[in-house]
Amino acid sequence: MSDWWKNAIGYQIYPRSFKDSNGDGIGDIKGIIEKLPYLEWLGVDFIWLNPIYASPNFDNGYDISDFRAVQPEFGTMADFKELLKKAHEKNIRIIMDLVINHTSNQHPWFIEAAKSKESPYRDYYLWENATKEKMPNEWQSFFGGSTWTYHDLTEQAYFHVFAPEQPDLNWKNPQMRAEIKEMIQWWLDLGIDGFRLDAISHIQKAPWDFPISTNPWAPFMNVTGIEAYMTELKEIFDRYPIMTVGEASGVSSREAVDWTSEDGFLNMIFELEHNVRKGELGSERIDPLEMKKVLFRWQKDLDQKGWNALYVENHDNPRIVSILGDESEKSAKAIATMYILLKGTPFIYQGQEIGMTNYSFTSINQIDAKDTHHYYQTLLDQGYSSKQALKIATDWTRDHARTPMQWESDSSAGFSTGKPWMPINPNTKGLNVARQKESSASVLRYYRQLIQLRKTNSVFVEGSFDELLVDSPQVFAYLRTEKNRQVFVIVNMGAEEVTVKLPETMIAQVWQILIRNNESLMVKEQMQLEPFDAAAFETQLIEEKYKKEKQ
Ligand code: ISL
Ligand code: CA
Repeated sequence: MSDWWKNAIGYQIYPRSFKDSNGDGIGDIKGIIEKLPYLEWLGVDFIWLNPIYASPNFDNGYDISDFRAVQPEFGTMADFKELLKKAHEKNIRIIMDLVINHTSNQHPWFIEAAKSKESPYRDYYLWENATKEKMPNEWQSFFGGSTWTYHDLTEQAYFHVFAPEQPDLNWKNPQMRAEIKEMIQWWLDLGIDGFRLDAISHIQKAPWDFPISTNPWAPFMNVTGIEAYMTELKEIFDRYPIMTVGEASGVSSREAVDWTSEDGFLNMIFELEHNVRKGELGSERIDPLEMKKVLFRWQKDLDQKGWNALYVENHDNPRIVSILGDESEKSAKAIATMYILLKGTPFIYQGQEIGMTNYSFTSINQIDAKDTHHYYQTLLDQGYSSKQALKIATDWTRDHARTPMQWESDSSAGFSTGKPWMPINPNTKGLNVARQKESSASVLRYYRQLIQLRKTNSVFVEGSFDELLVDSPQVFAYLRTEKNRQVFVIVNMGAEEVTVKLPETMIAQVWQILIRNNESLMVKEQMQLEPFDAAAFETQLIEEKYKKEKQ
């Protein structure tokens, strides 16, 4: 089936922090191979691997110096091939990160390009006349500071939407595109099962004199002209039975139809809108209502027209139970119920399935992420004390997601026999895979049950989406309907008790419980929900009624 990914559940692995097999403190490919039986037990269908390519590690693999080589600290190409083979034996597919908006400044193309204006590689990147004092324009990069870096030798500046160590490729250059496309085919011919396309909505840039008004990043967010490049990529992807998911910030839910419909550029995209932060600087949280509005708008705008990629965590964001839940097991289960049963392909980020929490950073030296260091310095420059700056800069740092995976209860978390590259969360003592595997009431077992449920019930793939209790600021409720079958999902995402009234038509139905995190939950006209209560129920609709509802 060419659209196997519709019925699949993905598991995201950040290799550095997953499992270290040789005691150097860094997770690696052999470590992933060791844990394949665990992933099989959990029931996931594919793995998305964060970059494992050769990289000077300025941005942990998102700065690639050789697209066709494996980062030595992760292993060898032979290790990768073994991983692919062993995963396939377990019916687990592997999709790779594809970072083609930029390369490392240590990539041979950039090294050559920087040698002179006449270099055949010069035009692979974006260079403009500039002086040390005056950059070509005022645009700001995602990681802080100008998007331009002045280059003394050739007296021009080059462009980067991320760090200066990550120069952007010039997509206008057909030769550059041809080399990228060859590289993509090379990986596909190796037998991988697809790609997650990094920062793909940024590959096209507006003219350099584009005036910035409100959104500082507008000149490189889904800019007109990107369609041509995406179409070229699609032509390759279409030749293989793979899945593609784009990280497409700035693509609206309406525009996402062009990206993810049957003849769209990709199979699905990650939106970056739903992480709506609210609260005081330094202790921000996700606002449940705002998040609900975004997620449900994407459900509606893509229903029957496109396909969603569903996620609540990844390697760039804090742990969801710390910013939306209350770090309890119950809240972890509530969040899982809320998003895994939506329409789309769900992704689970390593550790999310046991409810891993944020880390309390006590020093900026524990931080690896360059953007956090930059932010910390900016705050100090603005006059914040180092204590305040640390609190604010680490509140939402991506490093919360990068502390090692908690396999066991010992102080190394069963991650490594050496000194881990990132601190281990001390709560591994009680919060770990080994312990949760043994307990039938654990978050892990709940995730496993949800995964089974989703995979054995076509209503979750095919069923339409209808929102309920629209006005509730904290209750996420929806129906998934397929022919004569209907599922009702209800989750109280608040720390307060609440009573909701369900439509009469629903009360007349007989509902069977599919999953719940509180044994007393039943469908009733007045449903009383305790904090983080979550459940899904199923009913059979008689044909007549179904037809009437659809009219
Ligand atoms: O759009 C953005 C902010 O609103 C950016 O977030 C951007 O799309 C996103 O940060 C890109 O992230 C990805 O590319 C980065 C890398 O550091 C991240 O880890 C990766 O997920 C550069 O390759
Ligand atoms: Ca290692």
